[in-house]
Amino acid sequence: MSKLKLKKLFIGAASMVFAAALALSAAACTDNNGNNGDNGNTGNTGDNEENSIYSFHDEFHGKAVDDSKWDYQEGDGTEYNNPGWGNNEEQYYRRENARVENDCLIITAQIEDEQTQEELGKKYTSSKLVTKDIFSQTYGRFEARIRVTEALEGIWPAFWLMPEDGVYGGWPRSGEIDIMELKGRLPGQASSAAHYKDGDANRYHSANYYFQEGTDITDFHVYALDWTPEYLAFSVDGVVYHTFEAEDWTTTPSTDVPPTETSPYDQDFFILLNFAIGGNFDGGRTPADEDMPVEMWVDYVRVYSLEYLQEQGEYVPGQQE
Ligand SMILES: [Ca+2]
Repeated sequence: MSKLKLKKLFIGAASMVFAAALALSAAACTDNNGNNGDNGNTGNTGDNEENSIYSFHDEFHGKAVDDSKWDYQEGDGTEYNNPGWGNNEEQYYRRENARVENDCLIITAQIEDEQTQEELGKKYTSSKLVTKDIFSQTYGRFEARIRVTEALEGIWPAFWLMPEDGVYGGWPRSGEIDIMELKGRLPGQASSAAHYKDGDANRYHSANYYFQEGTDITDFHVYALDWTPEYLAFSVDGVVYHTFEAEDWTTTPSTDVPPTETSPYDQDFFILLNFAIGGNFDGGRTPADEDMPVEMWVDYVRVYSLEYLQEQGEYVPGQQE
């Protein structure tokens, strides 16, 4: 079911080194309340890949982005036949805008000097990381702990999934699953969506999550998807706020691949993390120049298989979320 191409990198003594690194750095990646979100349950960090409870994860313990886990999509989308990344976005993605620090992946969205703006054809630079051709999976739980440093108007951080092979045809026939999208203008909410094709129509199923008073997108929150053959269940901090049932989705392939009862969400999808500026998601708004730069912090990305969820009793076939 899962297509794990990730190299088994960490063995034996290596996990001890990582455990030591964790002890030194765990305090760094905290929110404003000093809560690292682990709730004291740090028994198995999964760093020993031989015994990992994860099918994929990155805790960002190191000093650089792990190239064995992440690739980049660079540019303004033109190289992918998708100028403005399909949404009139105003950033140019470069790998140098991503770094690992404070036990987090940090993506910086910033304004470039005039010469760079001219060279790149864009005012802003940022970064987009993907696991395409490295890791993809069908079903399971995908979760990430994320914050932004400031809720600036026009910022658009995203944690989402796209089909590895697109067997049912081009977007959105093979689906797209947005686990988390944030609008800086609306710091008290987050949203999720699943895109698909129904006949000639591009459709999506989406919902908003509203944070409790006293917290917002500048604090760390865990954004997750539980994906099974029966439903997509989106949650924030463990609270499911958006469920999409298989009987309500469909797809209309442009290929010879026959759809099933659960297509298009019955194929391997890969992970994307990116920090966009402007674009159609929030009406072309952009941040005030004097407020830039702004950062997206990702404490971890963790993926569990459906089999693992079933073993844990967190997925029971035939029993809806
Ligand atoms: Ca971390």
